Amino acid sequence: MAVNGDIIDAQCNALTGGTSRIPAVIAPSGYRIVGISYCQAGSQVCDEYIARVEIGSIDNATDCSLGGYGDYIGLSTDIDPGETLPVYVTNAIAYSGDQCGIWVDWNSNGDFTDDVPVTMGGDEFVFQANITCPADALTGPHRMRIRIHWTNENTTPCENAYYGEVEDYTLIVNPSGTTIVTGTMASGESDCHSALQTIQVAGSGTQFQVETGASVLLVAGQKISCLPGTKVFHGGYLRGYISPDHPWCTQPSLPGVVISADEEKLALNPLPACKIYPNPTSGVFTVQMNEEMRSAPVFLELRGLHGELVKSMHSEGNTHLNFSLENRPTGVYFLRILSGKNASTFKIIRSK
Ligand SMILES: [Ca+2]
Ligand SMILES: [Ca+2]
Repeated sequence: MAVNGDIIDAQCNALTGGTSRIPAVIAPSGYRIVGISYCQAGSQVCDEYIARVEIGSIDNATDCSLGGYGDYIGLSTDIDPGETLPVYVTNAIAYSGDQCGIWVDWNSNGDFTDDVPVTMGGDEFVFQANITCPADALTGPHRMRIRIHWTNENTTPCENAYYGEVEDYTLIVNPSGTTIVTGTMASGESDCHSALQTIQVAGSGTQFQVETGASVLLVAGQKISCLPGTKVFHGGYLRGYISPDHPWCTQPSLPGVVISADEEKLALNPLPACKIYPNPTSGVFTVQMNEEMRSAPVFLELRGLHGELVKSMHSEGNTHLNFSLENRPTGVYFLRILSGKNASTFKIIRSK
């Protein structure tokens, strides 16, 4: 299942949104990033409107937006799980009975209906609320919607009010200090875990297994510890890197390095030489299988700099395999090849 932020490059035969629909083009070229779209909101008349929003590092003074909707999702402030931030919303032209609503999509599922409600205070001149980040909020950016409207108009985060204005912002949830990763990742599943300081994988009698065809990315500020109980099956993928400033799954900032804490435990040896050409490539490149790779099942995974999967292949008996980066940006990619008990990662450069 693709989730928000994933990159997909696949044909789409049908969509279900209430009723099933068949798209006109089922296999458009290129790739797309899975995103979320929020319900439309605005107003018909700017009388009372949002003149200023203050929360964390955001201090945004504005006029009334066209259509009563102001898109300020490029403005963001950080918040830690469990932290409370005060927010102040200044009403430009205050009428008795004006109201303000604030919603945050803490679970980033595209709606504001299943999230902790924000209790408003203050008065019609300056509305005030304390926004508390749930302890289990997803790490990364979240949509915050603010609405000022007149008495008894629509108090929902969606649709148009007659009087008022709506503005959207972004709250970025920092990861907690330590993240403990356990459980089993089955084939076809992928996940990302992040922590401000430390990620601990398995240990203390627990297990973390990455089965063949599963994929896990770890991003920590200081340290990643793969303890006894960590097991990566052949064809499974466990990758991690240290990112001191932005240790988040959604916003990695540093190039990745392939980790395996204990090569002996994983029982993987470097792959005997195989040819990959051309490299750098302007699009298509070829993997020429060595003798061993022609006689055993081989798993190949091509990933981008931040671990996003570009293409995975399974080969048995092939002498050559072609990969295409033609619709991809220029830059660095990583090709992981697993053959029997051997594994190696190759850096591929996509040039112009
Ligand atoms: Ca405004
Ligand atoms: Ca939600």
